[in-house]
Amino acid sequence: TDGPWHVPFPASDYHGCMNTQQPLVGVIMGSKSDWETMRHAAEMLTHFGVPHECRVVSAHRTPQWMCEYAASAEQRGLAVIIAGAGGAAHLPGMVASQTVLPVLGVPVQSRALSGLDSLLSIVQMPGGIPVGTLAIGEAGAKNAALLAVRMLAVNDDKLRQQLHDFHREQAAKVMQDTLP
Ligand code: RP5
Repeated sequence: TDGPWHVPFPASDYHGCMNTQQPLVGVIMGSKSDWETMRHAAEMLTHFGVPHECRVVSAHRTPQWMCEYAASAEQRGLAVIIAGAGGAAHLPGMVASQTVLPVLGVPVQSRALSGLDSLLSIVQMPGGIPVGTLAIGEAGAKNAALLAVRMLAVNDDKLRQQLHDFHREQAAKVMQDTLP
């Protein structure tokens, strides 16, 4: 099918994401201004070597593109979608309504209400259309990626081992911490 994802974007528009392999995770966000938060999800996926794509998909400014993206995601081979948005954060829920892939929602910290508006817009989905909602901001973006990795690791022993290594290394760092 034809769609905007076939457009060869300039390299800078990929935000440094892996694009040589078939993406398994779609990292989408309502605005370019969300990238400062959502790049933490992309960086975590890169750390685990998970092929992913990063795109701006706005529920309000590009609703038709959002529908195309969500409805074609499964057929294009994505396994998980991470959707970040701030303010009236309708993107994760609207995407989840048009795919059966797992959707992880990241509330971006908004300027006006510090992300509480984003969180409440994402978390209270009606029964039947799930969105796994993460914490506001950077921690939520990182954990969305880690949850996506855990989902993929269900059928991938190498990824599972990488998760064990990640936990071990993280614990070792904490154990080495010294207080001033
Ligand atoms: C939302 O509105 C976006 O997810 C973003 O967090 C927020 C503000 O967008 P900009 O006005 O910075 O483009 O749709």
